[in-house]
Amino acid sequence: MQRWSTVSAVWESEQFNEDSTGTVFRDVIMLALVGFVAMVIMLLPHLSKAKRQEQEQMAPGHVVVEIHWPNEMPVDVDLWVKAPGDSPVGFFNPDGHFFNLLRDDLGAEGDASGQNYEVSYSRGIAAGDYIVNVHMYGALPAGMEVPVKVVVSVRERYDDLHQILQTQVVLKRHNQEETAFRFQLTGQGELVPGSVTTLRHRLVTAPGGWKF
Ligand SMILES: [Ca+2]
Repeated sequence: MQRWSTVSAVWESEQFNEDSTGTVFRDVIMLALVGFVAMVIMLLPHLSKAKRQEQEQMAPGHVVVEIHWPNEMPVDVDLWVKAPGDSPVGFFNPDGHFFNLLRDDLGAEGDASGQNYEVSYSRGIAAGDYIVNVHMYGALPAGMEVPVKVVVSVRERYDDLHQILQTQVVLKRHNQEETAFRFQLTGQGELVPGSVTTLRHRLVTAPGGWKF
């Protein structure tokens, strides 16, 4: 009897050790698994942010200048922009060093979108003086006045595009060129305080400037 109980005790002891080892092993595996999952969850936002930053760096449009005029007005308004140290960019010089004019909207001709809209995008942000002009290129029906909305937006590094300036310029005659904005940006895309003016600086029609 004593012999059986000794054997039984040894067997139970071995079984306990095996169970105990198995439990510890499972616990270690579970902890490692939970740790790994937690690590992946913590890394996900960083991976996503890194990918977004990469896309933002590659995307054009660090400085974006747009003009809109009423869709029902079949007139040809032009956007002209000038970045620091660059030549004016508009319909007959659409590719500058910093800016590119995406589209010359003629007002009515060949306009699939139905919108009267022009936009120029920059690649990178040059620090210094910017000029934004609007020009009444085409003929203007007698008595017509064209309100042109001008919007300037900036995408700082890793940031979303945000509007920094907006105004309206009214064009009343053929070949009228107006300066909507002159302003300065830092290399990080910040508007320099006190730098915004509407002091006229012709980009298209000035003597010695660009002519058509
Ligand atoms: Ca145009």
